Amino acid sequence: MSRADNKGYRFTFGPWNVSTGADMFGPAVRRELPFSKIIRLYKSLGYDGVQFHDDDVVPADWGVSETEKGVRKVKRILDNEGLFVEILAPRLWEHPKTIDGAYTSNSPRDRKYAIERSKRCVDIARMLETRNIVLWLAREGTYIREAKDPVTAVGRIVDAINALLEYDSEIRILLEAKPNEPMDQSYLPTAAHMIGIAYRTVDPDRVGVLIESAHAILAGLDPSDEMAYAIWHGKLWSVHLNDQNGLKFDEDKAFGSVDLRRAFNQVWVLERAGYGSQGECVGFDVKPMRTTKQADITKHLANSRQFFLDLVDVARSLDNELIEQLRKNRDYEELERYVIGALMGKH
Ligand code: GLO
Ligand code: MG
Repeated sequence: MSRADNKGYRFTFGPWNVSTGADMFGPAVRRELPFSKIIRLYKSLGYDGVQFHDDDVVPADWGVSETEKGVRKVKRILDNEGLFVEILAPRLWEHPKTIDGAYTSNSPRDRKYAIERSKRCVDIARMLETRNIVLWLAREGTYIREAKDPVTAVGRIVDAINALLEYDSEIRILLEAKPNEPMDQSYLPTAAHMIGIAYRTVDPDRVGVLIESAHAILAGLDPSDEMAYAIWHGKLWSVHLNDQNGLKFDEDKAFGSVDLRRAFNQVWVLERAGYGSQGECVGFDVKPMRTTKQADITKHLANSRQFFLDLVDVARSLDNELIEQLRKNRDYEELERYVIGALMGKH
């Protein structure tokens, strides 16, 4: 599939999006596909690039030379497939040393582990020729508010970001906010919180955000407004499009599958901003349903991309002069009819 099929966008997902269906209450219901098989699915699904955690590439406990060898092997596989790496994220939420958080842990030894592991993630990213490091701060929060000092915690997150910026002068940090889960509450629950601290780092131009639709919804916000806010700051460097049915666990549903109008508004804001013109990718972070059969393990990815492209068509079909006129006349009833009509394929 060519760039034209993708309407000028570049699409990415991470291997964890091809999942076995295991959840909090039940085991896997599908076979795990090996990395070598998952990688071969990308192009045929119309995807251009890969999102990785550090340990999706090589195990986290490998030494330097083993790591280099392992990364080179993965790079060769990617090159053969014609795939690039969009982002690399240190998985700072599974290791025993990150039980109490990574950068905000109360244990100095564990905080050190988190920084060292993140630096190693930077090294892997550079070998894979990406400058984009994503920090989803999974456990930087608490189960009870008294557990940590919240002021100190914010400072520690800034210190960690600074340590990475200073470690490598080329990399960029993309902060991915999520208000809860796995923690009860996180310290930086929204993209706006992230952007606030970005300006207090040693190199604000190299700190931006990745916005996930479901995470904004879980914070009670409209993802398109979160995206617009980041765009205004010049800091929307990636997205994790998906959908979410109300305030519950993080569902990672297929993009547009819950609220088509809300999905449309995300696409429309990206379109109007020329998102992608600086190399930004349209990433998805979506899970198949547990009921999905083995043979259909990538349908949610194909669907999410297709829904996005169909919404791009809707956005491009709109009569902007008419919209401006309706805004000027404060005729939002008519504007609503026009937009809903477009979503229903009526004009
Ligand atoms: C979980 C997050 C997670 C991140 C990924 C990359 O809720 O969305 O999937 O996006 O680990 O940082
Ligand atoms: Mg995500």
